[in-house]
Amino acid sequence: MASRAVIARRIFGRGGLGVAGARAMSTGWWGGVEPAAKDPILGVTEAFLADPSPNKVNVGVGAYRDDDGKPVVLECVREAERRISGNLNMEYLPMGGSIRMIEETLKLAYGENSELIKDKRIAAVQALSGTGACRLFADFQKRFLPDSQIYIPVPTWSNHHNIWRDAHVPQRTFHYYHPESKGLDFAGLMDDVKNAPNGSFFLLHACAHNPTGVDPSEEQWREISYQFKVKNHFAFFDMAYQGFASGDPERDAKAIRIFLEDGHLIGCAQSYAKNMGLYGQRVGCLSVLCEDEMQAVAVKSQLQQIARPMYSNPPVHGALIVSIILNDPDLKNLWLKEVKGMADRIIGMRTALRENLESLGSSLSWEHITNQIGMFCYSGLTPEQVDHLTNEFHIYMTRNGRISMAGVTTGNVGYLANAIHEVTKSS
Ligand code: PGU
Repeated sequence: MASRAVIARRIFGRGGLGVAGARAMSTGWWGGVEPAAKDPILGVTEAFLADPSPNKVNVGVGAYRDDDGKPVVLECVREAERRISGNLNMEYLPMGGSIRMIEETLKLAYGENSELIKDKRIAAVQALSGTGACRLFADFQKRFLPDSQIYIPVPTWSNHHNIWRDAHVPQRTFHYYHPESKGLDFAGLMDDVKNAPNGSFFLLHACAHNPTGVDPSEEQWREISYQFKVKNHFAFFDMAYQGFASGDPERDAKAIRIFLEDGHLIGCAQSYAKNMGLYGQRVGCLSVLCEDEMQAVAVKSQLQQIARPMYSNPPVHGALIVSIILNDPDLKNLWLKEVKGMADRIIGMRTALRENLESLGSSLSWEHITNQIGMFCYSGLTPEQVDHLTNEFHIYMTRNGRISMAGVTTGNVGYLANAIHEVTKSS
């Protein structure tokens, strides 16, 4: 048998590996690599898939299912695909993505007749869904304001922390959720906004806050916006669930519109994962509202330059689906109807889950299930209770007690309620 040194010489020539190479070889190249921690959300899906139980229920990931528990391709998407079929040009999109898709996407956030769009004050690029939009912004923030920080709500979507961490932007937190009332900690939030240094960056969920399902009221948004103005803070809106809060994308843009009315220069991440069911197509948009067109041109060019060495340009297929739907009034109407249908089914399941728990005689209050909005119910279950649900009942959810209501169906709601009752009745 040839020795490791001989093999190394064969592969790397007479000089062998050199000192660094020899060290790497002695431990294997990746000997120092430890397995990464499981993702708190996507890891739940992995565990669910590995469970052979016929009774298993997945209310972990925020992905919509129909009442049979099946993933959904919207009718408007199927029609757009029919139109694409055979005609698809698979050439590269420009670095900034599909102009037609972006135009329509901006209208959803900034308003159909927005002066800001007409005045070309918005720097916008197609992004790899909502995650990619957040990451692009975080990298842009670091590059041009390297000393800035980001204030993130407690709690938030777990990946927000990873995104700003990997962009090397220091993170601070602000109060958001009140565990006793299971509602908004408005006083705590406003204090944190007031106490942050002037000109701080804040990450805000535009609607249907993940994981809590708790949004500020319109009046509270107005107060937040006012205080941001006083403090000259920057609001970055993550809008991953437009349409899922109220069933109407226009109404769900209210927080953003209030900030625009007040003259803020905002940033916004938009995603079509949930509201068009385009999860795996990775289609979204990052926009940064600028002072004028010249500034917007400069900002857009820099966003493109950040994208270029990472993925060069974004994928074409999902962008084409979105452009076809939003540029055709009939298909757009069909989409709006389908978004409402998804939101309504979730609302129905909130009522069903609460009623089931109450009819089992649970002495706990489950009012928050129907008070909260959007895809998730922040149930108040402890990590231990969640483990109990998973181990005994094969029910999978994130350990923070978040239930994806999108995975609850007429068929499993009784089973879910019964299991929740079993693990909470002694508490
Ligand atoms: N922002 C928020 C607030 C989200 O909840 C999600 C998705 C995203 C952005 C990113 O979505 P994109 O698919 O990149 O558009 N959260 C889901 C999906 C699973 C995950 O963690 O990515 C969730 O279950 O929380």
